[in-house]
Amino acid sequence: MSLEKMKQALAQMNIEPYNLFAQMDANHDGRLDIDEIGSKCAAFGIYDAQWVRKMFDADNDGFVSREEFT
Ligand SMILES: [Ca+2]
Ligand SMILES: [Ca+2]
Repeated sequence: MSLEKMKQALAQMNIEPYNLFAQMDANHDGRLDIDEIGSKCAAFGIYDAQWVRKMFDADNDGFVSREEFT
């Protein structure tokens, strides 16, 4: 699945990336770590959290910021 397809799938489910980000950011530090990504991805049936993290993590710092996600 590509990033664009994932965004389309989210749009079809009526999920705003901004809202999804807020749900995923369990410790509210404004970025998603691998554990936060992993727990939410499992709910979507995606078990390769590192793959998802790499897909969104444009600056490759190991975290997905709100800017990178939306
Ligand atoms: Ca976080
Ligand atoms: Ca990043």
